[in-house]
Formats: sequence, structure tokens, C-alpha cells
Amino acid sequence: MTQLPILYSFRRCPYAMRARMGLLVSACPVALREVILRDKPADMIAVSPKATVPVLLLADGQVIDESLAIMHWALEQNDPDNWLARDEDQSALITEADDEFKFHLDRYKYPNRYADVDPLEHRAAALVFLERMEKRIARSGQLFGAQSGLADHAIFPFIRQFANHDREWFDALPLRGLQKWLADHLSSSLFQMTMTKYPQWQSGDQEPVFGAEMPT
Ligand SMILES: N[C@@H](CCC(=O)N[C@@H](CS)C(=O)NCC(=O)O)C(=O)O
Repeated sequence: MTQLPILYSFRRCPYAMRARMGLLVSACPVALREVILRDKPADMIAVSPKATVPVLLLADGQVIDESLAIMHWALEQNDPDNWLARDEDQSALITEADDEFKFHLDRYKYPNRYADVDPLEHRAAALVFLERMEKRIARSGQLFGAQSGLADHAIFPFIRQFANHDREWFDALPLRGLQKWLADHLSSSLFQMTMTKYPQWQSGDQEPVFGAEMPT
């Protein structure tokens, strides 16, 4: 039997969510090792000393330990929904989300982790990015046209975090397109399957196969 790649993942991590969605849509099953961040497995740190999730360990020993690189690895083998169309434009927007938006999201959500931070200033700064997304989504339904792609799936787990921090405030924003876009992605069968719960993996445990079944 061919050895499956191993994915170190954490269910609630938005980076791991995007990697799992990429693996699912491209029908690349993996052996899933669910990680608890305060108790990371030594096996994971041994292959990726930077010790962030997700980490994909291929059967030939190659290690891919950046979420976007995992998405690309999977989609380059099989991209049935054409997520990589306009890859360069999509990647540029993802970089903005990962850099600027995430910077403000962290300071809005966890102001106590930083010195001298006003969470509401960071919420306002993050909103500028959301307003730009709203314009795109209002035009065509998704970030790059009518079909969702790499950028939608890479970014929405972070918008989910932002929205959940103060749901009432988020729901009252005049960003109808973005709110519907988020709700649709959250209720998709792809995301539901991505959020399947697994027990923490301990060294020696037999891993569950993630991606054995496809979303409908
Ligand atoms: N650039 C990395 C970031 C991954 C990342 O920061 N993941 C967080 C969890 S959401 C993590 O593992 N943090 C390490 C820790 O909290 O110890 C990627 O895209 O994969």
C-alpha cells in the first residue's frame, strides 16, 4: 500500500483549515495527526523545527510547512475546481490578508499580548481590508469572479475569526456581500468536512485518514 502523506494539523487554526481545504478539494488523502499547540509532538518538531501547524510530511521525506505551499502542492496535482486560476493575482491578495489584515486581527482579538494597543483602532484598520473585499464580492460573488478559488479559501478562515470576535458588530456592518460570502463558505460541505473533530494524536497512534471521502 502506498504510504499516505502525514498532516500535522490543529482543527481551529485558520492556516491549517486552508491547508485541509486544499487537500480535500484536490482529493489528496492524508494521515491526520491532530496537534494541541501547547503539547506539540516531538515528531513534528523534529521534521519542522519552526513548529507551526500545518506541516505536511510526504512519503519521500519532503516537508512542506507553510499552509499556502501545502495548498499549492495539493492543487498542482489535481485542481478540479480551478482554484489556481489567476494564481498570481489571488496570491497577491492572500499576501495582503496574511500580512496587513492578520496584523490588525491579532491586535483586535488579543490586545493584551501587545504593548500599547487599542483594539478598536485595529478593528477600524482591518475594516478597510474588508471594505475592499466587499467591493470585489459585490461585483461577482467571490473574490476573483463568480467561482471561488485559492484566495477565497485561504482568506475566509481569518474573516471567520474576525467576525466571531464580536458577531453582533460584524453582522451590523453594511457589508452584505461579504457577510453572505462568509456564511456560504462556512456552511459549505467542504468546510464542514474540514472541521471534522479528531482526538489529539499521540506518538504510536494509528492516524485517521483525512480526505478519504469527498465533500458533496
Ligand atoms: N506561516 C505559517 C503560519 C502558521 C501558524 O502560525 N500557525 C499557528 C497556529 S494557528 C501556530 O502553529 N503557532 C505556533 C504556536 O502557537 O505555538 C503558515 O502559513 O503555515
